[in-house]
Amino acid sequence: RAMEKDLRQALARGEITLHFQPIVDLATGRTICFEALARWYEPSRGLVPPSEFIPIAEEIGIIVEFGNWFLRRACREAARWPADIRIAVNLSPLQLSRADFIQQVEAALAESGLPPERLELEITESVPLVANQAMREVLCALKSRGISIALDDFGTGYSSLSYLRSFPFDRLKIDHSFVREIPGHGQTMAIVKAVLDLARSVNVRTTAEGIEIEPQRIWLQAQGCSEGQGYLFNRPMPAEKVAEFLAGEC
Ligand code: G
Ligand code: G
Ligand code: MN
Ligand code: NA
Repeated sequence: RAMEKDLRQALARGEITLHFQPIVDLATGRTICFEALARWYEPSRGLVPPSEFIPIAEEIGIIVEFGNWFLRRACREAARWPADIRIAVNLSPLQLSRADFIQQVEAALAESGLPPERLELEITESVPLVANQAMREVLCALKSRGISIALDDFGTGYSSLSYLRSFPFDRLKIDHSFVREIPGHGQTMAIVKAVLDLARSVNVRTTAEGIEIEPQRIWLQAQGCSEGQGYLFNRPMPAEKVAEFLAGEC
């Protein structure tokens, strides 16, 4: 495929950038974190969404190179932000399974000077993490360094209670496909409420994704969801907009 060839050269050509979307404390309305989201501006195709090019990068074996670049770029950017603002970086499961993954994370922190407490890594549950002892050791090693771990896309994939028991997650991200059905869809709301109760009872924080309207924010906050993300608050923005955005919040 032509797109594969172009994707292999996209990093070197400077066509890949990161955008940053605010994650907001639902109680105070303040931004506490930004999620880094990859963007590919390909000259002839225009903007190719990550939902299209990340799976191709995984398939053709360049996701580890891309992922390490995202991690370094995100840490470098976040190091310039106020010290109470954190950065969340999406990981491909293929990055996590690499023997040198922890060294890559340490290198990104060391070269940027970002404290590990300001880095959160998002792991998608759309692939089975199984009862994988090696994976558990990697996550525990990251946590012991002060890095937090979020389970992304919760509710859409292999949502398993055993994950919550076996892995040291700090946060669940409730997928926007659930948030979209609030308010109105009783069954979905009952499930989300149960997930929020469960997370609270095991001391796991929660972020609802894809909040677009005020009634969603109000209901989620009332049910004890700690943070939110979505167009209601802000769209992902380029790096150079972040400082200005934070200044406007004070
Ligand atoms: O930017 P957008 O909202 O379209 O992102 C869609 C999905 O693409 C995200 O939920 C995430 O799973 C994936 N994605 C975006 N940026 C990255 C990234 O830097 N690394 C990985 N592995 N996936 C990403
Ligand atoms: O990591 P994850 O796959 O969850 O990435 C979040 C995705 O959701 C990104 O592609 C981001 O652009 C998208 N997104 C963020 N806020 C909203 C929103 O309010 N509505 C919708 N439909 N998508 C959103
Ligand atoms: Mn994510
Ligand atoms: Na998600």
